[in-house]
Amino acid sequence: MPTASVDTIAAAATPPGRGGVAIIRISGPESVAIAKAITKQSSIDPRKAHYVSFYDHAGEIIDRGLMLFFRSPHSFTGEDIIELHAHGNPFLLDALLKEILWLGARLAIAGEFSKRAFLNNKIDLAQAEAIADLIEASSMQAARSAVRSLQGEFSAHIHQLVDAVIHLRTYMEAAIDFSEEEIDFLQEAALQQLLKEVLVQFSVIETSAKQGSLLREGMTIVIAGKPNVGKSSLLNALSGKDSAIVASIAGTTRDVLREQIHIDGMPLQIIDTAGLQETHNEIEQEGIRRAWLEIEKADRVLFVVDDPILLQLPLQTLWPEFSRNVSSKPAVTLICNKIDLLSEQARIETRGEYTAIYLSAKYRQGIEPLKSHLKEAMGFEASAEHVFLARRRHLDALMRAKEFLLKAQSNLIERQSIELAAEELRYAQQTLSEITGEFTTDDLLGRIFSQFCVGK
Ligand SMILES: Nc1nc2c(ncn2[C@@H]2O[C@H](COP(=O)(O)OP(=O)(O)OP(=O)(O)O)[C@@H](O)[C@H]2O)c(=O)[nH]1
Ligand SMILES: [Mg+2]
Repeated sequence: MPTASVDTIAAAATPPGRGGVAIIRISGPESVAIAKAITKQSSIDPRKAHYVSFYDHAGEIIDRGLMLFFRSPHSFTGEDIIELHAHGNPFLLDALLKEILWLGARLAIAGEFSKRAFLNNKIDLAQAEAIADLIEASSMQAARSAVRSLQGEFSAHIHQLVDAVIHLRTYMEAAIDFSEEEIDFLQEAALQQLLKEVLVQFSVIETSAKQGSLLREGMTIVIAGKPNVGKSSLLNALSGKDSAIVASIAGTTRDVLREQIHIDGMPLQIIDTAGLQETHNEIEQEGIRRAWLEIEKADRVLFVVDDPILLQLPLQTLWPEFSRNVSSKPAVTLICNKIDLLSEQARIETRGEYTAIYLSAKYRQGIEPLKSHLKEAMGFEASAEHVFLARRRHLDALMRAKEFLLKAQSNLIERQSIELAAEELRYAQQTLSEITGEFTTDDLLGRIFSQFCVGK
């Protein structure tokens, strides 16, 4: 575990711009000395609001405001922290920060306060990530589950899993030490049972984490199809806004258009693209090139047609370019638009491995079923309780840890080897510890904290 550095850092904790109040945070051993110099105070009481003037080193007043002191270790970072609450003006703030740097602090880099909090054991890694996720949350549901993670609910579940794995390991290692020859039958049955129970515990947590990850990451949906089938109309219907230009001229959309919507708190990025066709128009060609790039990156593609006959065809015939051009193979939902012209009913049908949805983008029929379908396709349950905001990183670690457990199980059952099983359990434990950060590398920490905002 790397040790915390001992220099003093400072940064604005509030977003740039004008506002009632702006806060500068200073953390490190020099915080108090710097604060005394700026405010000309001889002593500063911890946990009290001091109404003071902030001076520059020429003795001129920069601003008047509040100063708070949190003495180490009772602070967010675990170090001495000073907060200066000034008026929210970027020039004032700049002058104040300059003064603080002149007095010996250095500008904090992204996520550095949180990183220090983690290194000083004030929070674990999953909690540090939850702070960033709470700030970034794009819906109330996401914010709520981030708070749960921040309070340590997610970490507590991970610790429970780690404890269960440790318990199992202890049991196995005792069996290795005491059994002279092979494992006796009763012991083996007990071990298998324990292992099974841990695996069940795993799935429960995995389900919650998956929901949380959906709340955080959502998914990207690309609307694609031939010109004029109503792709832009569908974007507008889904977003409830007149974002895209709709016209009866084929080839209306050239740029890639993005709208963010939420379904029960899950963020979805909906992308409208240029109609796919052979064309000599240079601008349209570029639009189509960009459309294919978006399709390649999508989680799901809504392939729109406006003639139900086409849906009788297998996708390979209906849209041969898709299998040819797209290597990432996103999921596809077939959309039959303009049902109002066909006097068809809005409905959902299954066509082989695909779902086909009949709707009218223009008259907003069948849009709700489409949303439900998207939610379902993602395995999202809005009602799921105890969802904690999880990241892909967490899911990935959970999945890898589970793999080790499954290997342990097969070592135990098929190969009758407790030694090998115990070894796999050790890996499982290590992998789980990556989530809360007991087992990490500098590289991983760097990657995580650099994505935070400065001042957090
Ligand atoms: N009757 C009817 N017309 C629709 C419906 N959806 C779209 N249209 C019409 O179809 C035409 C094309 O709609 P757009 O949404 O611009 O189609 P697009 O697929 O984005 O077209 P490009 O951008 O050119 O590829 C417009 O005249 C729309 O009003 C629908 O559900 N019913
Ligand atoms: Mg369009």
